[in-house]
Amino acid sequence: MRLSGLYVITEPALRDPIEGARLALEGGARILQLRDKQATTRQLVQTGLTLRELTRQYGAILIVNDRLDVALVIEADGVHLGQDDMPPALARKVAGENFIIGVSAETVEEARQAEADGADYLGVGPMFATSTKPDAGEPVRPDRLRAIKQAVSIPVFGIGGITLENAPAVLKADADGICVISAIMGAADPREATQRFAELLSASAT
Ligand code: TZP
Ligand code: MG
Repeated sequence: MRLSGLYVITEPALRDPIEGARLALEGGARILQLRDKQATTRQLVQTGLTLRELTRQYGAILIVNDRLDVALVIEADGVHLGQDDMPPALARKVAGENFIIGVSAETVEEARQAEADGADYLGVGPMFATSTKPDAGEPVRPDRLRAIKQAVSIPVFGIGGITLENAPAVLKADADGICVISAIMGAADPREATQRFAELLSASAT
């Protein structure tokens, strides 16, 4: 199955990950990432096990950010790796073929390398300014995503500062999907925000 559409990521500074995940799933999210940079390993495993149960109930895909070990232990569907995380080719050796490996890429070169290393999808960003990831570089804008799309054949998701207002520009650049944190986890009503993103994405897919 080719990954596409709305990809929702947790952020404990904005909302409890379990509550946020439940609301996003109720709103129609079918790809969910557990991202918690502060949690201990034990906490991450505990939250991950709960999210595994929840995502199974909704038939949703569960990805764990950064941590291949946690992803394997909680039987997540995959892991998302940054440029300083576990090399994707080594993660593949341990996790096997039937496991999703996503990689962050900012440049065409990183994107090509990630694809060669066996990545299943790419997260490209930041598309726009974001305060969710303090170490994110300058926005690469949807134009970079378009260039990366032309260079690789795996699915490409835009990430960073994506809102309901600017998501159409990312989709117009040929994104397979969009990753959203604050516009959902920081929304007054994350369920409704998810619904609105999901509608926007399904309208653009037709
Ligand atoms: N990687 C690149 S930008 C970003 C990550 C994890 C943060 C995205 O969060 P938001 O709130 O959707 O801008
Ligand atoms: Mg990482």
